[in-house]
Amino acid sequence: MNLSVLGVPTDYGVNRRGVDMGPSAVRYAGLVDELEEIGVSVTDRGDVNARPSCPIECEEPSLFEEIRDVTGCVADSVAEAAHDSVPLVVGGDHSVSIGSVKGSSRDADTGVLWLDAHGDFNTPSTSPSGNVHGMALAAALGYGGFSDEDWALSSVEPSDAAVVGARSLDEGERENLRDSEVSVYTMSEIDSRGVADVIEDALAVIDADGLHVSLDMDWLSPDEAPGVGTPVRGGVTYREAHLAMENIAEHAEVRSADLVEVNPVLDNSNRTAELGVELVASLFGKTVF
Ligand SMILES: [Mn+2]
Repeated sequence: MNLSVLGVPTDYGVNRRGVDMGPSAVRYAGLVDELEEIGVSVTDRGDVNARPSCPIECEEPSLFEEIRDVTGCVADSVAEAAHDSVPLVVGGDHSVSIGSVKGSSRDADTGVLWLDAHGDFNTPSTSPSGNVHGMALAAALGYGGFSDEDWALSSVEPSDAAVVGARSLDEGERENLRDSEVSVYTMSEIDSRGVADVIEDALAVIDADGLHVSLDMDWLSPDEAPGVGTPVRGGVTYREAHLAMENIAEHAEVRSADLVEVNPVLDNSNRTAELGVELVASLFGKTVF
């Protein structure tokens, strides 16, 4: 298997700086070596060109124009890389995934599995913060004004998208999700039914040839993954996360993936990046035995 790493060092979609250093932290945590050890052939294509990040004192929430430009580049890079490899987009804040979903679905029938503490289904009119990382899935599916020609549409059907592990949804976002055909599996469902069952259900509702897996590190409990911008208590555990990745690897045709929201400034000795690397390895076939 060939895998292409694409770093996207942006923090345009959030109001806490530092997540633009995510790609460096993940590379430093041994991403390429870890994958090559399990027989994956890796090409690190470097970083997708991003303009300088917002100044430290910047209080403005999201920079829509910059995000539109960067995600356009990400979409092109992902679509190109997908011709002969599996693209792995390393963020950056979750808004980068607007580009990876679009790129991954450009020439193929793609579904989306969104592993996240949040729904990322706000629109500019429902978002309490104005941060685009909380609108990324809605934007990727063309909701809330993200469907005009400047943003371009992804070809993913909302019914082929599932959010798994949600435990923090804003009021308007909840309505947006209810009005959409996106499937939502909350953390409570994982608690009561087990992560394997929930992943199995999510994969079953996604009726597409290939799967894009978008892993936001805030999907995990902050005890495991402290280096994220918007931590929420009570996420999946270390073991649940690995089991989920192994199940996805076994039962889905993973066409592309994201590893996002690693913020080394908020991290504890790079452990969130290291865990992200471990989970990516599980997603691409690493097993205990
Ligand atoms: Mn997210």
